[in-house]
Amino acid sequence: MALMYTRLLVLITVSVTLFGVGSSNANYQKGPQNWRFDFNYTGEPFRHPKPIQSSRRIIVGGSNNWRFGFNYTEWAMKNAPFFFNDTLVFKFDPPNDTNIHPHSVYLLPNLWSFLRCDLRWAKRVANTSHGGGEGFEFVLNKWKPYYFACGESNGFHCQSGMKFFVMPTFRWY
Ligand SMILES: *[C@@H]1O[C@H](CO)[C@@H](O)[C@H](O)[C@H]1NC(C)=O
Ligand SMILES: *[C@@H]1O[C@H](CO)[C@@H](O)[C@H](O)[C@H]1NC(C)=O
Ligand SMILES: *[C@@H]1O[C@H](CO)[C@@H](O)[C@H](O)[C@H]1NC(C)=O
Ligand SMILES: *[C@@H]1O[C@H](CO)[C@@H](O)[C@H](O)[C@H]1NC(C)=O
Ligand SMILES: *[C@@H]1O[C@H](CO)[C@@H](O)[C@H](O)[C@H]1NC(C)=O
Ligand SMILES: [Cu+2]
Repeated sequence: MALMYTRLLVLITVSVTLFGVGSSNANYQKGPQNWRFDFNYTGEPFRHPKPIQSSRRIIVGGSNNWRFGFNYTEWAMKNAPFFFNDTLVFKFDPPNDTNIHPHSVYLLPNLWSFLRCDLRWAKRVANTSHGGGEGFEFVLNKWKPYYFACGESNGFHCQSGMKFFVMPTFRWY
């Protein structure tokens, strides 16, 4: 007797569940006009999958290039996300008689060094001459955070805004 009750209960539960799904489906399909209205069937999401986009070449700072007095942390936040194999291009003039405060590019080992602009364990990836011409190119080819900073004036440039970090991500398509 108890077993029969259990079976009946299960049966009812299953029916209710099926009915529930059925009715919610019905509701779902009640408003295809709305759905059609909201979604543009000729738009992006409904096209064939796009081929993998070729890696981008991104000028750090945009038209500001790599210079003193610009906040690169803000720039990086506005330009995120960055992807695997994106190339960052640092453009800065090599030193000469008039350009007496040139720049450089260092990689800091961790967030702590980054926050403090502590260059003690930093690795120089570009010296003051490497940013001329087409600029110094750095490819984001590892899945790790990259902490960039200018290493000039003993951390003063870094503290004044010449630093940013990026974490390259995978593309979804
Ligand atoms: C649908 O998307 C295409 C391409 O994105 C656009 O040219 C067209 O104007 C859109 N149509 C409507 C009705 O939004
Ligand atoms: C990045 O580039 C390397 C070398 O060109 C290639 O082997 C790798 O598949 C690329 N990775 C992605 C995620 O595009
Ligand atoms: C020195 O560098 C500045 C830019 O910082 C550039 O405008 C100028 O032409 C350079 N002078 C020489 C002699 O190369
Ligand atoms: C920068 O490095 C290059 C070699 O990659 C070297 O020839 C040049 O003298 C260096 N410049 C400075 C200012 O250290
Ligand atoms: C740069 O911008 C970030 C984010 O808005 C801010 O936290 C930071 O203090 C700014 N740096 C400087 C040197 O102004
Ligand atoms: Cu600098």
